[in-house]
Amino acid sequence: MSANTAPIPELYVSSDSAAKLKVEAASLPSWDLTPRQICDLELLMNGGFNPLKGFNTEADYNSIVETMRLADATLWPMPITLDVSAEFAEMVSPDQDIALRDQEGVILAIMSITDKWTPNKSNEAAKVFGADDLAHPAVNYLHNTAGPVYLGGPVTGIQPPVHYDFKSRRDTPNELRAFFRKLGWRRVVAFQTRNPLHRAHQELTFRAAKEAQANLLIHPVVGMTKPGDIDHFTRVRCYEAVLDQYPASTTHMSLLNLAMRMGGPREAVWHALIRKNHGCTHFIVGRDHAGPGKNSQGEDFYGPYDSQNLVAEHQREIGIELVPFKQMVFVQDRAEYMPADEVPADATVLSISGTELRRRLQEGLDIPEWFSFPEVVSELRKTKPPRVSQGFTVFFTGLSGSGKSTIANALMVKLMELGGRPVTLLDGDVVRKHLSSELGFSKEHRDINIRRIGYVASEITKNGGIAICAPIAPYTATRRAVREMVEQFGAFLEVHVATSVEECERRDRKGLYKLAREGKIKEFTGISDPYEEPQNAELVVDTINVSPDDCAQDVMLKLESMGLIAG
Ligand code: PPS
Repeated sequence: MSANTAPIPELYVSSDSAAKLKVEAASLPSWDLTPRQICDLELLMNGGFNPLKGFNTEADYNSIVETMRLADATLWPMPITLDVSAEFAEMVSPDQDIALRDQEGVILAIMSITDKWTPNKSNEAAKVFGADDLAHPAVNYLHNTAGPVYLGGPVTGIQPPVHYDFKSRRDTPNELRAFFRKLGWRRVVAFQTRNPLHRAHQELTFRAAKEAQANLLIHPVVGMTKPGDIDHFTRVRCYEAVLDQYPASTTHMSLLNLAMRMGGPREAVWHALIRKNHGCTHFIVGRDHAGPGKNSQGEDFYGPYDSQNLVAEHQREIGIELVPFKQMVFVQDRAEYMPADEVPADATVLSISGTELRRRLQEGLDIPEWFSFPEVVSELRKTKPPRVSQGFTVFFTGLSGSGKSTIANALMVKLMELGGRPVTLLDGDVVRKHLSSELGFSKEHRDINIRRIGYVASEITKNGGIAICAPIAPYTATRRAVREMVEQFGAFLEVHVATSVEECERRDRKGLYKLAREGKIKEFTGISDPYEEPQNAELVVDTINVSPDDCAQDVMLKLESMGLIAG
């Protein structure tokens, strides 16, 4: 197979028309794109999602969900939808144009709405991702982040989203095609990744390119990857270090601003189509490609070779050749990497799993040179200091008067006594005074309040501090959203202060339960408003039989067992 490096259609208008359109667009209703929508829009506009001409219409969406194909039967496995809030959906209707803006308000495109509908998200989850299970990051996104209404219609591109980082490393499909054309690269094998590259990856990509008699494109995703992944700034610095290890002028690296869904087999087919659009002829697919991890039953969402099989089935139609990823292992006696299936029976094989690597980084232990390149390890150590120096969040949840604040205060003092990291207490009452003074106690306001706390806690965690939060936080979904915000940057410890409503009412330290019973305080948690008990808190504390000091000590022990404080 030879590369087709002719230009691919883009959705941008000429620069003259763009300037005019931008002025006209200023008076249109406008939608502020979410980070994921910005990634999708960029690839729609630059041809990365060719043949799509805009966000999916209802007919295309239904067909993609059910059959992996557009309504006209073209292969397309992943819905690319513009999800919006109910309020925005109310304001607009089909046959209307809207401006699509980035998060600073810059107009990137105009969309002509042709369709507006309320999707069946559970069906989408089951058909596209294989299960309506919130442990799947894309399913969780679908239910808890994405808006309830979808808008579909063609997009007219005005300008690409602005990137301030690694500008020279980003290429549109047409830029890559032109690059391949200029260099005479007729066969190009693409390697998709969302992780740092170590020696085994370097060996396998190099071999894959050699076997396919092709040049190599390292094509890492820098848009959105799996929550908890290593940030792309660190990864790109790691990739740059590894690039020097390939023979000169055989390999190119380009960054792809894709928002991954972790959709396994369907995602692998989608990735292959995107690489075809970027002018590649071959695509490496490994074991559990774009796998989301375990489901809520602790089992894998997809079989290890489902992705390879689905790409193999469709490779002709896509026009890209599957290169199955070879598991590379280090053979100690020969001091070299070999494909696992070619290792002599009596040879000693060394390996370090992803989990083991994380453990060694967390605990500051040795990472041998046969496993990775010193420059890569040093980059990783900079961003992933050992756990005892990382930021984290302790999130107390429980009824009013359950004892959250008292335990949280005791914990704060103990952590300050330990020293080393700044400690911030975001107590329910204090937050309501300084951050959320305009909010009441409706579900909507409580959610805003908790998300604000989560945002502040995630910033503290990111910057290496300790955040202790102590709100009621009565809703499971909101607590989960906070966990996700924080876990991007560090550990999250949820502590359920499980004092029963009867006991809280008996204590009634602030006299609020009495007022709530008399109907003088409305929507009072536990009396006239719900409290959804946590099912998966890392720790549950009992304040009837244990003193606040001892409860705080239990949290300290838990933190120690998690490696977050020194024993
Ligand atoms: S929430 O649901 O997490 O946003 O609540 P939070 O910010 O933690 O605020 C709880 C404190 O506000 C007082 N208060 C009420 N609590 C529950 N329901 C109603 N309607 C209400 N009105 C006022 C109460 O003193 C809570 O303080 P704590 O520290 O939990 O006792």
